Amino acid sequence: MEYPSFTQKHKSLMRKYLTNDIFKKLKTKITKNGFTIEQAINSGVKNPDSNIGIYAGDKESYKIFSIVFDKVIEEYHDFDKDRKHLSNLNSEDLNTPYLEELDNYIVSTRIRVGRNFDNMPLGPAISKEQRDEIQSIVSNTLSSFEGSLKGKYFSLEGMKEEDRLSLIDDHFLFKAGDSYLEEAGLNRDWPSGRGIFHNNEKTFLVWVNEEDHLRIISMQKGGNIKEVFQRLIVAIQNLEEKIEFSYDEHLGYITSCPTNLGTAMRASVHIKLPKLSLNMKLLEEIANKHYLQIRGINGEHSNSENGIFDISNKRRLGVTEVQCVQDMYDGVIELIKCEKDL
Ligand code: ADP
Ligand code: CIR
Repeated sequence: MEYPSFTQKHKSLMRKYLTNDIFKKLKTKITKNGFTIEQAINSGVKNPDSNIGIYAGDKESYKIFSIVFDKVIEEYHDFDKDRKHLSNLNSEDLNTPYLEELDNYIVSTRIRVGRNFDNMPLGPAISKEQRDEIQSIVSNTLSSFEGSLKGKYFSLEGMKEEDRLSLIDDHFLFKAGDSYLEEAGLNRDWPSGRGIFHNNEKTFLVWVNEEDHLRIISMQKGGNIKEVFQRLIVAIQNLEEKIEFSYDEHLGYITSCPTNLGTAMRASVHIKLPKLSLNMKLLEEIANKHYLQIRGINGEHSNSENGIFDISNKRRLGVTEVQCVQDMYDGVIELIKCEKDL
C-alpha cells in the first residue's frame, strides 16, 4: 500500500495530519472487523474538497489509528484527548427563551443526534446482514412508541420514487449518492437496510443506516428551540431503554465520522439573513465566535438559497448537549441583532 498522491486541492484535516511517516506506521494495522487505514481515508483521498476526510469502521479504529484521529478530533472539536466527555440532557439548564420575534427569522429548527449499536461495526465496515438486523431491531422498537412519538417506519426499498423525492425536498430524508459517503463505503448494498421512521406531524424522525446506524431527529417550524430539544431527549431516552449504544468515556457516543463524536448532536436553524448574506465575512466572523458552522439549506455541501442559511453548533465533543444548543442559540441571537442593524 502506497502513501496517497495528495494534490494542492486536498485540504482535509486527514491530509494535514497523515504524514508519510504516520502512514507507514498505520498501513499494516487492521481492526477485528477487518478495517484498514486505506479504507478510513478513502473518502478524503477520492474527494479532495473534503473538510475532514476520514471515517471509522468501528470503535477500535479510533484506538488503532489514534495518531491521526486524535489530531483531527482535537482540531475540529477544540478538545484535548485526555479530557472526559460530559453529558447534560436537562432542558431546564438551557437559557434559550422563546421570543416571538425569532419566528420572523427562523424558518425551522432541527436537532439531531447520531447513535450506533454497541455490538456492531460502524457503517463503513458493516455487512448487509448486520445492516438488515439493525433495521429490523430499530423498526420493531419504534413501533412500540406511543403518544406524540407514535409513527411508522418506511424502508427505502419499498418506497415510491415520488415519495422519496418529496421527503428529501421537505428536508425530512437523506439524499442518495453522496460522494463522501460513497467513498467511505457507506452506500454499499444501497438502498437495502435503509429507511426512515416518522410520526404523523413529521416532528420526530429516525433515519436508519445512513452515515450512522441511527440519526434521531426532532424538528418543527419556527424557533422554539427548547420544545425541539425536549422532544428529542424523550425520544433518545426511550430508545436507550431498549438498545445499547456505543459509548466511550473520552470520545462520548461513537460515530463513523469523527466530527460527530461526543454528543453526536447538531442543533440547527434554517434562518433568513438576507442582508448578512451580502457580507459573508461578517457572518463567518460571528459564526466562528460562537463555534457555529454555516451550511446551505439542502444539507451539508449545499448552497444557501434566498439568503437562508443552515446555522448549527460545530463542537460536539467535550461539551454537553445543553452547551451545543446554547452555542447555537447565542450565535443566532447575535446574528439576528446584526441583521436588524444592517
Ligand atoms: P445532518 O444534520 O445529519 O448532519 P445534513 O446537513 O445533510 O445532515 O442535513 C440533513 C437534512 O436536514 C437536509 O435536508 C437539511 O436541509 C435538513 N435540515 C437541517 N437543518 C434543518 C432545519 N433547521 N430545518 C429544516 N431542515 C433542516
Ligand atoms: C468531509 O470530510 O467534508 C465530509 N466527509 C463530511 C465531514 C463532516 N462534516 C463537516 O464537518 N461539515
